Amino acid sequence: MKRIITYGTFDLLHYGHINLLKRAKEQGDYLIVALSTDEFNELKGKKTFMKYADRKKILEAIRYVDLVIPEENWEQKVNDVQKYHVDMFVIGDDWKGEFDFLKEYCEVKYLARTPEISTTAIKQKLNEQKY
Ligand code: C2G
Repeated sequence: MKRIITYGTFDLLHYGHINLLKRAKEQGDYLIVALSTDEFNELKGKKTFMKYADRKKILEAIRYVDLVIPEENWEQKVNDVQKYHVDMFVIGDDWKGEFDFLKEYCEVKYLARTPEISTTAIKQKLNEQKY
């Protein structure tokens, strides 16, 4: 049972997120998503449209996701990898190199981001077109 973990905010879920989650799951058999809490998003300087509980509910409905845990800080990754017996850490390549320190504990894979789509782009388009 190859266990994968990934981290993120996953606000206003879109096909870029789904591509990432699908490809992360394809790397193994069990996918854990560490979902940024509202407090951690403040630390990340990210404003979210949806609160943690709602973002969690959406992620748990995705066939590729087996477990959702809270991401509360930058420091928890090594502990998570050990606690959940993770074999591989996966994240989009906008983070390329940032998490290489995890290579001591598990495989590290950066997957190509899906171009164009982003939560920010969605918000901007909505504002412009005043839906
Ligand atoms: N993503 C993607 N393609 C996009 C948009 C996002 O592949 N067009 C990926 C990101 O690379 C990331 C995941 O989807 O792997 C979640 O994206 P965000 O919610 O923006 O996550 P982020 O704020 O980058 O949080 O500790 C790590 C951070 O919590 C990552």
